[in-house]
Amino acid sequence: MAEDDIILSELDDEELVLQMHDDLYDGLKEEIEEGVNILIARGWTPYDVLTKALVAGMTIVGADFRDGILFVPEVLLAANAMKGGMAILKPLLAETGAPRMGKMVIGTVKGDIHDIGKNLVSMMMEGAGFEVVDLGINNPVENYIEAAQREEADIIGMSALLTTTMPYMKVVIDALVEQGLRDKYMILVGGAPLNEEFGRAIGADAYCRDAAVAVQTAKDMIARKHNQM
Ligand code: B1M
Repeated sequence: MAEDDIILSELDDEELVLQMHDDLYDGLKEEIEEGVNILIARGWTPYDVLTKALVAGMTIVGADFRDGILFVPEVLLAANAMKGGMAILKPLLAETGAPRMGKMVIGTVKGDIHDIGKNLVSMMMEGAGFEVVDLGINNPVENYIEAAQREEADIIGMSALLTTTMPYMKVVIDALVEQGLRDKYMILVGGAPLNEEFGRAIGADAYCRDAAVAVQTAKDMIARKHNQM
């Protein structure tokens, strides 16, 4: 070990979180995994680790990607490091023992391969007691419809991170309408370039700004559905 190597476990919480932002930026998966384990061992909630260490770090990566300081290979490494941390948090977030709330089929739309946000939504939904069927990335309309019917889902979730792929959400909703299936499912949409107005315009039930909002919105909708029955 070099003399100036940083020993993560010797940093206080604030220093460690800042170091994790740097490590995420540098795509250091093992260091991120170690940092996540240290924070959990110090009594941090999985949700706080996720939002304050990982998501906040990824926001910095996003800004520098936008500004042309980071490029695709570096961002892929950062995403890989983030996934390493998320894999540790996933079972912890799901451990809440919450009662089964309902079932959601979720995927990133056709033409789009961004999946970190979607994975986060899946994890948080599972943690809140929803059963989640994750369709992965680059999903054409038939994937959503087939899976929703096969799984008897309550909710269809769609994610898009590109302004060029977000209109595809309307293609999926229009197909559901054409096939007389629209009212069978609650449709939630999310992703950085979307907003509420877009959600309304394409005929979704709700736009979800982040994973926590997705969970709350899904819970509210399921409760309303049960009250109507
Ligand atoms: Co991409 N990328 N990317 N990228 N990438 C963005 C989205 C971009 C904004 C970067 C930038 O320029 N600032 C930009 C889009 C610009 C635009 O459309 N206006 C962009 C671009 C241009 C591209 C490429 C075209 C680059 C290229 O090749 N020249 C290319 C496209 C490939 C494709 O999809 N066809 C590309 C590729 C990539 C990587 C492969 C390198 C990598 C993805 C790795 C992966 O996902 N496995 C990548 C990444 C990592 C990003 C940024 C940096 C980070 C995205 C992310 O993971 N954020 C991103 C910049 C940014 O968003 N700031 C960028 C963290 C995540 C937790 O947030 O996904 O927003 P987010 O999810 C949130 C909410 O949005 C919401 O909840 C989540 C958690 O709170 N949410 C939902 C998301 N989905 C939901 C679904 C729901 C509910 C809520 O359903 C119910």
